[in-house]
Amino acid sequence: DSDSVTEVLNYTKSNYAPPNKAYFGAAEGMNVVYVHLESFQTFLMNYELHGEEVTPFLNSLIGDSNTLYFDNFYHQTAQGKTSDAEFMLENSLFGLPKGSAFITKGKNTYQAAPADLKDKGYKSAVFHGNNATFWNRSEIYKSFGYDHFFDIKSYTGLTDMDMAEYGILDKPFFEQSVDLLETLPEPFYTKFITVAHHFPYNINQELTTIEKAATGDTSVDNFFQTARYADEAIEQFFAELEDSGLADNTMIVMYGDHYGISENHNSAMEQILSKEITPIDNADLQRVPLFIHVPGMKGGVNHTYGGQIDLLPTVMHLLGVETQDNIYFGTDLLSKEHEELVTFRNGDFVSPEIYSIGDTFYDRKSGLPLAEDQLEQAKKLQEQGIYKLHLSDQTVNGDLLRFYSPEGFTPVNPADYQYKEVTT
Ligand code: GP9
Ligand code: MN
Repeated sequence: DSDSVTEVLNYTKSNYAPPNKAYFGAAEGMNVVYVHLESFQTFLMNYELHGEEVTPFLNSLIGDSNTLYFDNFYHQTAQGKTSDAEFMLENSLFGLPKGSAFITKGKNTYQAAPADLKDKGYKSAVFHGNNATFWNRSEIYKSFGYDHFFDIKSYTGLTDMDMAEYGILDKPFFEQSVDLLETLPEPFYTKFITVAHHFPYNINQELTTIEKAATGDTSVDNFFQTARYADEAIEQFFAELEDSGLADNTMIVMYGDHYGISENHNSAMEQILSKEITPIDNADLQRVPLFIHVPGMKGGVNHTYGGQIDLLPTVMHLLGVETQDNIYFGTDLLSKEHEELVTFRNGDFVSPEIYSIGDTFYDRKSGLPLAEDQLEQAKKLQEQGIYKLHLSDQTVNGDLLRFYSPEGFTPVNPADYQYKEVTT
């Protein structure tokens, strides 16, 4: 009810971090293109296998003059995997502790980015080479206010060679997607969900340009081939955006959705990383790459600790959109007041000094459990994170956004949206 909304609003208002003037509006009026980097982990960036870079194109964007790259950015997904990542990105709300909010909360009221940007003249679309119903996307995207959803039915002339386990391989996918993208009016807010680099990372060997790894663990060994393929597909996508003339006026945000290699593969990963994997390393293996490319913006490598919950306020502020009235559980990564505390869905957290993993608090630098006299600060951070998760869950489980609408926001009526098959 409205009392619970008040508690949530009190929290989000006090947690709010104002935009950084140097970046606010850097992408004002521009198109937005999100690239969902399926199963990409930060350890892949600049990693060399057999003396070769695995992801040369993405690596070339690290240090690019118009690209921010975040090397301490963590996924915060749970059982909802891809859908949890999308849920956080569109709403700055946490996914649920169990199951997938996409499936169980598809009919909730949301104030998601596609809806919020409508008043600013944006049309929105998702491109994904799988069936529309996977993760209940075709329902929840309506509640988010997505104008278009181009799923596998919008793509033509596909052969077996074009298909991965979860849909169209990234190269044919991006190739046809750009034609579909060109049918949209500008400015647009869009998301492209890749699938080639998905567990168990099988790919036709004729399509590969790097040898497998040789740990003896099949999914770890395959991982690098599909990552290379995805990297090439993204390079091709950038070139196509350039050719279409859209690139100069488009902000491109690329994020890893969740880990691709679970802890069960740590012995193979120790061979890959040539080191023993400590609890700290395990937590850091939950880092996923985040790139924000904006024509004309000052780029660089940013070491801020942050997570997927923080991306939406960051993007909104780059677009020059104020967010103090939004119910967001994350804060702008570029804000001077962004707090470097990343809480995972299970209540564990990482921060520049302290990591909390299971029942133990660790000193990040030494990797040792914290001494008794340092526990107070750790417990404070833990409680802060747990309170935040609790309020986010309360918002989602109670469908509380029904009772609140930020100033100037036009509520979404899901019945207004129908996703038709569109072919070019
Ligand atoms: C399929 C896809 C995969 O449509 O996005 O989701 P995941 O298995 O990674 O959660
Ligand atoms: Mn995924």
